[in-house]
Amino acid sequence: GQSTVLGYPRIGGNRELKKAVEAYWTGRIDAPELQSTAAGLRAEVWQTLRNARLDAIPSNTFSFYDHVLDTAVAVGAVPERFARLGLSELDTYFAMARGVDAEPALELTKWFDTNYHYLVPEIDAGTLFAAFPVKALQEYAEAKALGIETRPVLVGPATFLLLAKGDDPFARLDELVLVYADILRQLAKAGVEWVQLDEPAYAADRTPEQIAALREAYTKLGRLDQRPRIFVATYFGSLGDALPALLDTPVEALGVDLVTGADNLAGLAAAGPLRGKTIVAGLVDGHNIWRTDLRAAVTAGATVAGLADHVAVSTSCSLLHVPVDLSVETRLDPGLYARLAFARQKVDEVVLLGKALRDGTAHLPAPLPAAPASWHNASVRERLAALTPADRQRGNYDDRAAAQQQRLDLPELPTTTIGSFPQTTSLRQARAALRAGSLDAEGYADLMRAEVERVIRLQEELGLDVLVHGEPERNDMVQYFGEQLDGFAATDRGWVQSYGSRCVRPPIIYGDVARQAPMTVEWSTFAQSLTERAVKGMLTGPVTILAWSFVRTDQPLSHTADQVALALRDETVDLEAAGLKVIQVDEPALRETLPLRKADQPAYLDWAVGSFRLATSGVADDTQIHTHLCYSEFGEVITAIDALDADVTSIEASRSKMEVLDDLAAIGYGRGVGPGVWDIHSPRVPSHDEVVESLRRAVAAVPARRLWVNPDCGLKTRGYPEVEASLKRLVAAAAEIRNS
Ligand code: THG
Ligand code: ZN
Repeated sequence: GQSTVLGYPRIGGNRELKKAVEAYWTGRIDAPELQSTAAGLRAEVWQTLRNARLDAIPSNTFSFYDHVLDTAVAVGAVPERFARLGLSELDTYFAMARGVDAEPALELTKWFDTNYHYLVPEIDAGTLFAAFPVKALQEYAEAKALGIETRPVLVGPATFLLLAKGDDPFARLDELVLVYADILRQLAKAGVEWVQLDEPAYAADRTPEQIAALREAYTKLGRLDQRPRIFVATYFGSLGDALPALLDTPVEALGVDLVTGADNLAGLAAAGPLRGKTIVAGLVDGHNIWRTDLRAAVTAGATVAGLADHVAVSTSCSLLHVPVDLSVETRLDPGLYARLAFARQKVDEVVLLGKALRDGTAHLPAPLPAAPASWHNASVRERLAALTPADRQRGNYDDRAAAQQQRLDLPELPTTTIGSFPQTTSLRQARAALRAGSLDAEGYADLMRAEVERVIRLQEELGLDVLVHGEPERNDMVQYFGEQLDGFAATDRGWVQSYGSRCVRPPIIYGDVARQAPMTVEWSTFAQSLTERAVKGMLTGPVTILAWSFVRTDQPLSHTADQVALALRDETVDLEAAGLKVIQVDEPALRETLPLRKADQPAYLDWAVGSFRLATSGVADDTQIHTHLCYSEFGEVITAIDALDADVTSIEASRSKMEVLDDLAAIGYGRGVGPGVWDIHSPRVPSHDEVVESLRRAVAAVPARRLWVNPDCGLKTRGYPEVEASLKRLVAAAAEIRNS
């Protein structure tokens, strides 16, 4: 079999792209310097793939910000509101990605069920599609000049329109297919042999009409007389009816995910002999960091080889979602290191599998031994086995609400914030100094305590009712817990792009999860000792901890989630015993990991809600549990949010003008709610009247005794000037409504 990968990380082994792009934005380097750094990074990737002896190498997987935005540019879908700014091509591109004073950026949204975010194309009546494949052509030529033949990658026309927003963008597929035909012609003229068109949207539920349109689109593209050979790549799950539809078109190669889309193998078998087709078997997980079971993968590959004329081995999806190179991680436990593969190592696996399909399995490395016994924790397993439904059930809400009100004695419309306060330069410097060894742990803790005290005093002066400690000691809301729990490992350089220049370093959950000692109690108790007002204990929920980590695959996710939940449950009980009367358990990712197919969603929501309830049901009725979700479009998760049974839920609402409250009312949600009245994603300080107006709408939809007043989200990314000004407005507006 031939070997290939669907894509490779673009950020560089040391986040060189992030640094160059941010330097360009702040004016520290100019466009030619940025372009030359980018060209160097691209060359490095192509040479790495060639030196690994990969048979077919992708190009156009590089991006200055996002590959969906790149495709929008390639098909002429630059909205007029950016085109008319009169900026250079590069700056128009960054204006779409980040916005400029006069124009907000394109909307940013999650790429399927990953932690990558893409920019949503805006398609309207003014959009005139036209072929503009400059970037793909240039990258192809650049690689060719290095002696490397590559396969340009673009988002396919159907997925592109399904991801776009506007007035029924998908209705314009015929028109867009003509533009792709033009692009394919231009690529063929430049000498391109193969092109890869990505259609991951068909791993989600699609209507028969959408599947028929897909078939028609690739039938038309397949019939063009001047074009490269076409490889349609799909990933993130099973294709269902889209699989026979694509096989029925004249495209030469079809990629299927055989890691997440287990049914795809049966789908291929059911389709009968696949004459003249290459099936690109996605056998190496592109979305997780474990080594592949090479023997099982060869067996699956051989099954595909028995069905199709040609089989190629690939990754299940682009390697964009895993860190670049494991070999730089010198501090990982050797037993764990031996079980991991990052992008660079996954390329070797793909090459090995391609060889094994040709020459047999004799030269495959020995299978890994069983996981070390130290990764198992018998007492955690016993605790899990002994759980009963009562462990996920608190007392009746009305009793809880009465007990909490008696203990907290809060006014109507209590004011609070979501948890984090601005991460100032001096905080970041202190963390860097601690890591570098120039500041000791005691010195660091002193600085953090001073910051907590400052944040508490500020909140008292502003007149907030329920205070937070501000989380100065936390780097990331998942990494912080991962560093303290058994069963988690951290990497030094395991960065993954989240959006644009922003990266995350997900921890690895490799073993049974257990808490050795309290994780947050000292900080929360210290904060509470400074004030008479209630301070919220702040935790990250089990679903979000899993969503933003790389998770073990040797047991169901639900078991791992419950192990994390037990650790958090112990933490909530300790916080309560230490005198914290309010505890917030955030689940911003609850919706992120929702399965793409409706049929799989109820089972997910069931364990996700169950683990949250396990984490939060250990406290007494008079301890108030809050949760926070970073979005307002609840859709399919709205009943799950109700089922979390939190006493108070804070949500994003300012951009949707409080409409979300009607959705909650419609399902009979009857507990506390804090619709955000300040959009913290923008530095703009809302006017007094705007906040009052938002609150009036909220009071009309929710009884005042259940309504909380807070910003949309944490304040970590904001600066102190707008935080102080906005919180002052928020407190004043709450007072005005209370007194009216
Ligand atoms: N933590 C984690 N995953 C996340 C978020 C998070 N996924 C979804 C959402 N939030 C993504 N948002 C961001 C926002 C900011 C950053 C990354 C993802 C960010 N990263 C720093 C950077 O790239 O400079 C690095 C941070 C660090 O030093 O650890 O600012 O909140 N896990
Ligand atoms: Zn949020």
